[in-house]
Amino acid sequence: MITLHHLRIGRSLFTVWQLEELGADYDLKVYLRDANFRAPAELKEIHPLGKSPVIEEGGLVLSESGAITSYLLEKFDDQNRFAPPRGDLAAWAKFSQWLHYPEGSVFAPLLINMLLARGGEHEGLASFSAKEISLHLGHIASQLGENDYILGHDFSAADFGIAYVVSLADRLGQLEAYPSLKQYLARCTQRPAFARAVEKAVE
Ligand SMILES: N[C@@H](CCC(=O)N[C@@H](CS)C(=O)NCC(=O)O)C(=O)O
Repeated sequence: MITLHHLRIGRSLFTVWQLEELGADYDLKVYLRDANFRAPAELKEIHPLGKSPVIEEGGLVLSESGAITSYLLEKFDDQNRFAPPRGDLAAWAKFSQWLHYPEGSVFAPLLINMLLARGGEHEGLASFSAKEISLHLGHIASQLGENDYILGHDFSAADFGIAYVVSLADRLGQLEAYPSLKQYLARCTQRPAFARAVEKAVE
C-alpha cells in the first residue's frame, strides 16, 4: 500500500487529490509546518530533502510531484483515463509538457512573489516575478481557451499540477485579470475527488 507523506499547507494536497481520482488505496501521514513555515525535521527521516509530497511503497521512496504523478498513472491508470497512451506519441509528449511545466517554470516566479509579499526585498525581483507570472498565467489561459481542462474537454493528470500553480496564483491575488483561470480552478476543485482530498487532508 502507498503511504503519502503530506505536509499542510502545500502542494501534496494535489497528490491526495490524484490518489482519490485514481481510486487508489493509500495511507496518509500528515505533517504540520513549524513556526517558520518549514517542514518538520521528521520528514527528513523519510527523504533526505525533507520536502513533501513523498510517497513510499515497498522499498520505493519517491519525491517530486511530477514523478509521483507518472508513477501513479503507470500503476493505476491502465485504461488511460487521465493521460494519453504512449502509443500516441505526440499527444503523450504534449501531456508530458503540461505535466512538468508547473514545477519547471510556473512555480519559481510565484514563489518569488510569495517571498516578497512576506517582506523580502531585492531590486529587480518584483518586476521579474510580475512579468514571469503574467507570461505564465497568460500562457495557461491561452492553452485553456474555451476548454474545460488544460488538454481539452477532458480532465487529465496534467490538471493536477496546473491546478496547483493556478491555486497558488489565486492565493497570491494574481488571478483578477484571468477570469477563465478562476473558473478553471473552481471546475477542478468542484470535482468530487478534490472534495474528498480536502476532507481527508485539510479538515
Ligand atoms: N519540486 C518539488 C517541491 C517540493 C516542495 O518544495 N514542497 C514543499 C511543500 S509545498 C515543502 O516541502 N516545503 C517545506 C520545506 O521546504 O521546508 C515537488 O514538485 O514535489
